[in-house]
Amino acid sequence: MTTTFPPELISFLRASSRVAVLTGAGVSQESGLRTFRDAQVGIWAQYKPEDLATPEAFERNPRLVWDFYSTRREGAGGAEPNTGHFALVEMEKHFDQFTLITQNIDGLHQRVGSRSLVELHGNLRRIRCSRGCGVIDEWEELPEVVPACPHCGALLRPDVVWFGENLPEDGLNAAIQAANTCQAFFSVGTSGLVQPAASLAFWAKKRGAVLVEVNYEPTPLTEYVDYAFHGKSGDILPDLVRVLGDAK
Ligand code: BJW
Ligand code: ZN
Repeated sequence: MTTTFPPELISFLRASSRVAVLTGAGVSQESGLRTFRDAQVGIWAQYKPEDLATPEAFERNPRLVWDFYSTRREGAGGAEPNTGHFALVEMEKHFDQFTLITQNIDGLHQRVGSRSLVELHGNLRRIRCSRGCGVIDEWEELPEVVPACPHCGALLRPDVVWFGENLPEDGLNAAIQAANTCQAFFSVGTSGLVQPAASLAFWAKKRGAVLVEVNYEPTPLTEYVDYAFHGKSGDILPDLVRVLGDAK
């Protein structure tokens, strides 16, 4: 079933030049990667975030955390981008200033060629020194044993943002700037529960942006958006790009 878009939304988008899109795990669900909070199938339905996604968890049991991310890295490496990822590449071409802000660490937006991309929660491909001495690297193969930093000897860790940690300053500033200046803000495939990413839509709205949600199910953001489309992003985003591209 194709998505029906209100004509006034399409006219507004055609007249807009500044658009920001925030994506979350739902965008990669159709690539076979797990979301976090979906009942039964979400990662946090199986594991506790405090056992795997905090700096304290890594201190307590580095091997467990390392293995968890190595497995996810393999999963992401073997996954194929889906129609939602490709539609976002097309969408970028419609607007002079387009910022794709992702919470995902799977690298799929990069792989399809999204250009104006801000990674808020890091990337599975990178590793960095857990003591913060500045060492950061990309390794093709990960060892089974948690490796030591070649510079200071502390353990290396995945370059991702865990609970209680600050987001990369440059990325967060770029995301806030895009939210504060866009004419339309899209929230796609995210439950909108994790801060500060979840606040971006509200900052955009405060500055007058039109809010659009594309998500499989309603979220806490739904009641605040101007337009909500509930279904798979891999169906809805290609429909939107098709309609945007139709003759005016
Ligand atoms: C589909 C679909 C399909 C499915 N199509 N849709 C202010 C207030 C309250 C708390 C805090 C606050 N500020 C900070 C906090 C604490 C914390 C936080 O937000 N906690 C809340 C959970 C309460 N935030 C932090 O700690 C952040 N740091 C920070 O703020 O630093 C400053 C600070 C420090 C100390 C104290 C206070 C402030 C860091 C957050 C880092 C999040 N890290 C993770 C793990 C990253 C590495 C990894 O991947 O393992 O990031 S957690 C996890 O959640 C991951 C995700 O990026 C993130 C968001 O999840 P997402 O993408 O929304 O996934 P889901 O599963 O939740 O939703 C998917 C949606 O898709 C669902 O709705 C589905 O329906 C939908 N869907 N299939 C379309 N085909
Ligand atoms: Zn180091």
